[in-house]
Order: sequence, then C-alpha cells, then structure tokens
Amino acid sequence: MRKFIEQAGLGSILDKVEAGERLSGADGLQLFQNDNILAIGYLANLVRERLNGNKAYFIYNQHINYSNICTNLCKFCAFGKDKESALAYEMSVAEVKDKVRQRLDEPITEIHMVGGIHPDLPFSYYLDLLRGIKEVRPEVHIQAFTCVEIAHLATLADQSVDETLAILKEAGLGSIPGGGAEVFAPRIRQLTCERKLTGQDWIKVAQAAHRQGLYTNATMLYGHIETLEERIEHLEALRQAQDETGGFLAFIPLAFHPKNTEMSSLSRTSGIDDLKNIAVARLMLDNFPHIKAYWVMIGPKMAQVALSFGADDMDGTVKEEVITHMAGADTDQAIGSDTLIRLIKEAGRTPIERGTLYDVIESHN
Ligand code: V47
Repeated sequence: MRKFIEQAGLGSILDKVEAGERLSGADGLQLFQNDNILAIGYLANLVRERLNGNKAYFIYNQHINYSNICTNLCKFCAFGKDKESALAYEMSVAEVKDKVRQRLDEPITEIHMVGGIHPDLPFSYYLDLLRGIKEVRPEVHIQAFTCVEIAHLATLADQSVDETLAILKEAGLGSIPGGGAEVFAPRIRQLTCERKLTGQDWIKVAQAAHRQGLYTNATMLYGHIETLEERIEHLEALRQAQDETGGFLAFIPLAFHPKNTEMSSLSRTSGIDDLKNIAVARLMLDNFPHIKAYWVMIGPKMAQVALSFGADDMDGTVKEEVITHMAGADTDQAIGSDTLIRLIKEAGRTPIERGTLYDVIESHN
C-alpha cells in the first residue's frame, strides 16, 4: 500500500498519518488537489479506524424547523424567507409541541431544531419552545439553535452570550448543532451572507458554549464559490478552536444545493468532491472525534461509501428535512433506522445507534 500512496505523491502525508503527526495547511491543500481518490480515502480511513474502529453511528432523531422567516437572506439558502413572502411560515409553541407529540410512539432520542433569524419573535418564545418540548417528551435531548441564532438570542435577551447559554441550558437546551458556519473567510461571507455573524464570532459562540459544558457541532458549506485555500483555512480555524476548548463533537461537510437560491446557476457537487471533503476533514481535524456523512445532502449511497473515506456517522432518521429540500435535494425527507442499519452493515461496519453525545444506545452486530 505504501508504494501505491507514494505513486500518488502522498508519501510524506502517509508518514505523518502513520506517526500520528498533525497535517499542515499545505498538506490539506495537496490532498484537495490530488486526483487519486483511493489514496486519499486510504489515508483518511487509517485515521477513521484509529479513532472509531469499525463503528458507524446513526441516531433516531426528528428535525423541526420552527420558522423560515429570516433577516439574513443568504444567497446560498432557499429556506430563509422574508416575513412578507408567501412562503414564510412560523409555528406556534403549541404547533411544535404537536409535532413532538405526533411521534411519541417512535423511539426518537433527539430533536434537532433550527430556524432563521426572525425579526420579532421574543426571547421568551425560544425558552417556551425548549420547555414545551421537554413537557411533551422529557427524556429527549434537544440539539437546537445554531451559533448564529444563539448570538441573536443574546441580543434579544439583552444578556451576554454566556448568560444566554446558561438560561437556554436551564430551559432544556442539550447541545448546539453545527449550522451557520458556512465558510469562515470574510470574502465568502461578504459575497454570500454579508448580514450573517462573522466567522470569528461564530467560533466565539461555539467556544462560549463549550465553556458552559455544552457540546456543539461544526459544518462547512462547500461546493459554491469558495477556493480550496478557503476550505483549508476553515478547517484550520476549527482545529485551532477545538485545541482551545475541546467541545466539538462532530464535523459535517454540507454539499451546496443550488436550486431556488440566488446562486442557482451553479452546479451540484460531484461525488468525488463529496468524498474529498469527508476525507480531508478527517485528516485535518485530528482533534474532532467524529466526521458525519449527512445522507440528506450527499444521498444515502454516497454516505454509505463515505464510511470508508473517513466518516464514522450517517446522522439519523431526520424526519421531515426541509432546508436541503427547499434547495432541490432529491433524497427522501426521512430514512428508516432499518435502512441505515442495512446500509452500514453492507459497508462492512458495525451499526451503532447513538444518543446525541455518542452514548451507545444499541450495537447492531
Ligand atoms: O446552516 C443552507 C446549510 C445548514 C443550503 O449539527 C445549505 O449535526 C446546502 O447545519 N445547500 C443547516 N446546505 C443544516 C445543518 C446540519 C444538518 C445536519 C446535521 C447537523 C449537525 C447540522 O444548511 C445551514 C447552512 O449552512 N445550507 N442552504 C443549501 N442550499
């Protein structure tokens, strides 16, 4: 195998991976620029198996998007709508509780809840959402509100981010999903989401959460106008942040879906780029315990293959995915746990149903 990797021009990276040495930004760039996907995958799989063995995780979760009304209106997003739009919606707390109630007969362990930056819902609404969900399903873990939303909630609450997080935690917040990171580079934010929280501030919110004992995830929206260098800078910024506070659980590369967005002239990502983003993330983010292949965005088949290219998690049953489907995703909006188990087994991995914090619920040997 060494000969094959050397022939691909990746011998020095293999040396570092075998020695457990950190890769440089230049190494990351070299990987993105290399065409030998099998060699890149082999390297990523070494790290993946060192960290997670043969395990491949999934979760029984339910997504709820309480409102799509958003003042940021990012160019890559088909979900966020102006308040006056005919497609704008907002759920009452009672409606969200009903959504949870409707699935009480399913073994859901996590509610994943995000929305837009709503111009006028009060802070109390968000606290009522958390408390309401806990009333209906007390045991469920609520993973909610991106770092962008948390910064907005701090403004609404007229409190520091630390204090806001403490109040949300008290109301039932269990952890924070990875959305809103996009690409940290100011150039990309300027061109695609100029009203959004800056990359630096996104990281500050995540680190504040870690200091409060709240785990968070991180994402990168790839496959639009970002350069490979900007992808690497994004990964390096996350790695640095993780060195400092250690509270990131998983990294999820998000494949850009152009339909119904202001960037609809761009193409969908390719399978090779999807796999490279998983593999390079696994190799660069040596301090992230998990890399997720989000089947909603890259399709269940590609997510299955990704389990041999660095990913150790397929995310979950999801139920009612909205954000990617508004942008033209052709995957289903939900997937059965039986299908996830079958896909994982066929990939030669051991399916592990996990809780949000990667506690083992059931191992399907
Ligand atoms: O924040 C928006 C992205 C994110 C598009 O933490 C788009 O485990 C692709 O963050 N094409 C929301 N992506 C989804 C998300 C997520 C999903 C699953 C698991 C986790 C986790 C997090 O989707 C947004 C934005 O970055 N997004 N528009 C689009 N057109």
